[in-house]
Amino acid sequence: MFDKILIANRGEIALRVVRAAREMGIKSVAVHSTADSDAMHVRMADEAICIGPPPSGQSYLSFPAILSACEITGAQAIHPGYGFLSENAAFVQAVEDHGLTFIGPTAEHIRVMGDKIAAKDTMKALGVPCVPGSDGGVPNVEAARSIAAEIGYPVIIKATAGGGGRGMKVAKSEAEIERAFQTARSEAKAAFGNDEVYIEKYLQKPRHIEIQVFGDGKGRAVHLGERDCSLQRRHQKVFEEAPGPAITEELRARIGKTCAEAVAKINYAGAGTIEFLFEDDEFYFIEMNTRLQVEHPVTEAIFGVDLVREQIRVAAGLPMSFQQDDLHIRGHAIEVRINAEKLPNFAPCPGRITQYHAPGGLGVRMDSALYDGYRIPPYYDSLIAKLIVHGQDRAEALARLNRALGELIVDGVDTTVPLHNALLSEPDILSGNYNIHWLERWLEQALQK
Ligand code: MV4
Repeated sequence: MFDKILIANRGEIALRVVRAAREMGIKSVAVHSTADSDAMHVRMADEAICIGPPPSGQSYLSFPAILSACEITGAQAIHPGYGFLSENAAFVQAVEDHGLTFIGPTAEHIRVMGDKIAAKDTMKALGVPCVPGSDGGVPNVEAARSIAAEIGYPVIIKATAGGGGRGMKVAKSEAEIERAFQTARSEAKAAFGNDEVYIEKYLQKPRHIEIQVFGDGKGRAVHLGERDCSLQRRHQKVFEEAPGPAITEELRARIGKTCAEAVAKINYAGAGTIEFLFEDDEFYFIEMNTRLQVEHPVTEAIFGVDLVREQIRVAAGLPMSFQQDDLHIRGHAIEVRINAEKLPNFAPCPGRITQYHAPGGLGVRMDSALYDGYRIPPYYDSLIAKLIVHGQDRAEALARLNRALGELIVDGVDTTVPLHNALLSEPDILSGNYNIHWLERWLEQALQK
C-alpha cells in the first residue's frame, strides 16, 4: 500500500480523498493555487504545496507543477478527483513515465472512452445496448441524410470529441439535416479541434440513468446499481438519487450484469460510470465516464461502501474488498448540489461565507469544504457543498432532505438552496415522475410567475 498520495484537486472532493486516505493510514498531500491557500483541503491534508497562480491552467492542470509536488513530498500516487486532470490520458501517461501511480484507469481506457465513437463501438462490441444510429463517423451531408432516413427522424448529431452535452444538434426532419450537420461539424471543429460527428436517433423523453461500475484491472468487475441524474440544467446535474425511481430490480440486475461483464472483459481498473438514456423500459448507452463522479455518495450510501478507498486499493494492486454477491442495496439516497449561484439566472456568486452551519443527524452526510469566514474564490466551479441523505425508502429520504435543508445555514453568498426547497414541494419530484427535460421546463414556468 502507498504511504503517501497526492490529491490533484480542490474543494469538497479533495477533502473526500483526504478522509479516505486517513482512514487507510495513508498520508495525503494537498496541492493548491495561491487563491486556495486558506482552503479546507489544504488545512486537512497532512502536507500542502502551492503549485501556482489562480488560473487552473497554471495550477490544478499543470503537469510539471503537480509532478514536481510529488517529487518534493515523496508521494507515490496521485488521486485526480473529478474534473481537472481526471480524464486526461496524457496526464496519466506522464504520471506513469515519472514512476508514479495514477489512481484511476489506464491512459488507454481514458483515451478510448473520451472518443465518443470509439466508446460506442467498444460498448456495442461488448454487448451493451446502444442508441440506434450511424456505425462510426458520418463523413458528409449525403451520408447523414441517408442514415437519418434509415433510422427515422428526429435525429441528433453529436461530436465524437464532445460529451457532457457539448456539440450536439437535433434535426426534426429532413429539412433540418443539412444545417444541423454543418453546424455540428463547425462547432465541433471550433470547440475541440476535431470535426468528426456521428448520428443517433433522438430520444424525446428519456431519463439519464448511469450505472456505477468498478473493476480491479485484472478481469474482475462489479456493478453498484444505478443513479437517476435526470434533473439537470444546461447539462449540470442538480439532484441525483439511487436507486432510480423507474428502475425495477429486474432491469437493474440485467443492465448491471451487462455493464460489469463489459468492464471486466476490458480489464477496466477502478471506478467508472456507464451512462444511458432510459425510455420505455429500455437502456441506450451514450457515454462512459472514466472517473469517480460528483454524485458517487448516493451509491456509497445505499451500498455501504467507500468508493475512494476501493480506488486506492485497486491502484495499489490489491483486490477489491467486495464481490458482486456482497453488494446489496439498503434504502434510498438523494444528493442535492449546493452551488454559490444567484437565482433565477444561476450567476456565480463568489464571496465570503459569514455564517455556516452544516446539517447533521441520522442519514445525513454533508460533503463540503466550507467553513465560517471562508472566502469562495471566483476562479473555479461554483459547487460548494453536496448534501446527501439516506433513508429506509424514498419517502424517508425526501423527508430527511427537507429536514436537513432546514438546518443548513450558508450566509454571505447566494446559493441554490431555495431551488432545492422549491423542488421538494413539486408533486412530480415527490413521486419520481421526471425526465431529462423536466427541470428546464419547470424553471421556465417558475420564471414566468
Ligand atoms: C441524447 C439525447 C437524446 N437522444 N442522445 C446530453 C448530454 C450528453 N451526455 C448526451 N445528451 C443527450 N443525448 C440521444 N440519442 C438527449 C441528451 C440530453 C440530455 C441527456 C442527459 C441529461 C440531460 C440532457 C439534456 C438535454 C439533452
